[in-house]
Amino acid sequence: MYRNVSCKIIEDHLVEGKPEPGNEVSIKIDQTLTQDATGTLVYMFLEAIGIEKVKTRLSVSYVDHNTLQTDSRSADSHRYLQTVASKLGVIFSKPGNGICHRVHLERFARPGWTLLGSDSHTPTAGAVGMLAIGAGGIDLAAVMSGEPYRMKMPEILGVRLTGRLAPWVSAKDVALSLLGEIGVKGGLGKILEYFGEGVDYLTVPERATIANMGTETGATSSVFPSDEETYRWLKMQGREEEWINLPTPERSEYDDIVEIDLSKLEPMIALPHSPGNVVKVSEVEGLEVQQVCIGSCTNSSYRDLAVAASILRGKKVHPNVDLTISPGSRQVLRAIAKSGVLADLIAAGARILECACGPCIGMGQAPPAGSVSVRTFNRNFKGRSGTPDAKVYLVSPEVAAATALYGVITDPRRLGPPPKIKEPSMDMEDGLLLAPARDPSKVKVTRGPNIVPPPTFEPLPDSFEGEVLIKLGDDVSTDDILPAGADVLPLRSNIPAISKYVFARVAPRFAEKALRKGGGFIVGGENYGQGSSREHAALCPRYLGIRAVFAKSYARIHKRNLINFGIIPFTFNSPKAYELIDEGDMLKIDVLRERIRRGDDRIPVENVTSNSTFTVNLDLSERSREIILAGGLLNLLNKKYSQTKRRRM
Ligand code: MIC
Ligand code: SF4
Repeated sequence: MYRNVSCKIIEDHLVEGKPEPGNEVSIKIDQTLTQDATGTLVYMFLEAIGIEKVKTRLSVSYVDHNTLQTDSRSADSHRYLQTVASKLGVIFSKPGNGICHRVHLERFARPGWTLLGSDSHTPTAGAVGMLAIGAGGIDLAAVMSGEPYRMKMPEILGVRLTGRLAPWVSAKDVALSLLGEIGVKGGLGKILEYFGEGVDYLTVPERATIANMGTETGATSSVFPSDEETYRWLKMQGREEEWINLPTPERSEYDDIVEIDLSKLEPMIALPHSPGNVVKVSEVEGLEVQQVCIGSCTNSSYRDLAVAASILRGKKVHPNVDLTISPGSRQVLRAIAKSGVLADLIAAGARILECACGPCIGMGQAPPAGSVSVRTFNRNFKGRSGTPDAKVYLVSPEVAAATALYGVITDPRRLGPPPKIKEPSMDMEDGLLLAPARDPSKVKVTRGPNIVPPPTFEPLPDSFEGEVLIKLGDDVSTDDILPAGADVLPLRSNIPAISKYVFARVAPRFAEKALRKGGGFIVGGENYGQGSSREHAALCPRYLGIRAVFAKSYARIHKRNLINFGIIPFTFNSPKAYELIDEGDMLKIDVLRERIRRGDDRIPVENVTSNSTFTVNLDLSERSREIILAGGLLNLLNKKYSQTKRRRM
């Protein structure tokens, strides 16, 4: 018998290494998922490497982020993605089909399999007993070319769920409570594995809400067992033959355990500007609200929308509130249309948006200046909504709908007996999922003017000298490094153009300065690069000449993205070392190639300005060192695959 579900899946997919916490392991990846905002780069990388057909068992390319088409650029990306998917053997999910994580859960996620996705919320698929991990696009390109996925074996943190949720308390409150308990760094280097009798009472969509927000703790993944409920879900999706029994073993073992008694939970809320600022809703009740948004990959299931509709049925949204609804997928849209949920929402005054990420990524629906927006989403970083001074709160659909009704943050337990939601039978809605071409040679890949091949970089030089261009504090998010939103997202396929937005919200002249100075360094605090998987937050600084970041610690995916683009992620070995560097200081690092080749974990840096020397730590696996020396992963892959191609010729 296995120790726990996560280890079982890892052992079944192990290619190399001993799966003990901290060891380097590589695992085989069965499925991949890309979304449009990160996906165009993935496919451009694959084209650059010269891959003709992806090697995974199943790969899907979704369009869900960049669906606001204010000019031709986003549509250009969609056409490129559709044609390149068809050519390379990838299923294509057209714009409007739904949010990648929702659609993947419905149509493709499989117990016991592995999934790598170029989006940080990929672990949503862990709801069906799958090991699903978020990564940068170049890592995706590598596994789609046939490479195993290399990672440091995470610790497995068992999350024991006991009891049953009280009325008006739902899966989002579980996710928020856990975040409140372990914080936005509490999951770093860990897989969160759920077990205990409380799991039995949670449906797959509810498990998905919880698995989705595990990302906000910094966790590598979140995994549920595959049980009878998983079977019920797959059967409803017409995929019961894909079910396997993958229960929590009787004597399960974890590296550590946290406990959550579901019956004790109350409606929770994350305050601005971090998903980790969690308090009870009752503590902030009464605050006036101007906008309420229901949807996103966290809370856009049939149940989530039906709960909201039942609260609003026969009533009207408060006149000072704008309520938006984004269904997670067309399957959900069709079901709410059939059951009358949609009609209730319309009658109550909700604005119905497309099945896409929408307001979650600042693609439309930016709230009024200085306003309060209450959302069922998973992130509330400053400015992410598109309004720099808006205050975004994260809640369950129950709290969101109650708040929309009264115009102030409202604890739904005031509303009397809770609604009973009966899920209708779901009609499959696969019309916007396109199979790849039978004959790829007939497909012509369409490239509009906004599709610009990614830049190439030189190998690491032996020494470099440069200025500290910016010094930042703790928890800098990738939204700070490279914002999303309606003006920036359409440029995701055009690195020279999007690079102008690096740190645009924090230091508007950063890009111009970096180019003028011929590059330099970034200094950060704890958890540098938290949040999204967007590798643009590494690739664009690299394009501007950034060669190294000095930080107290890093978020997992971002550290990997930095390495993948040849930026060295140095770590301060004491809080004092951070204090000793200032913006504008000139730093110099010598004999770097040799030190990295040897695997030195302490590197001396000269501060030319203050005429002193300090030492930083460098924690890199052998593979990461190879990547940095080569000037980035693309250079390595190019070398490997162009050699195999030459041998074949
Ligand atoms: C996000 O929620 O921040 C995104 C947009 O989905 C990102 C990916 C991206 O930046 O394209 C993510 O979470 O990885
Ligand atoms: Fe889309 Fe928001 Fe989910 Fe990211 S977090 S995938 S932007 S819905």
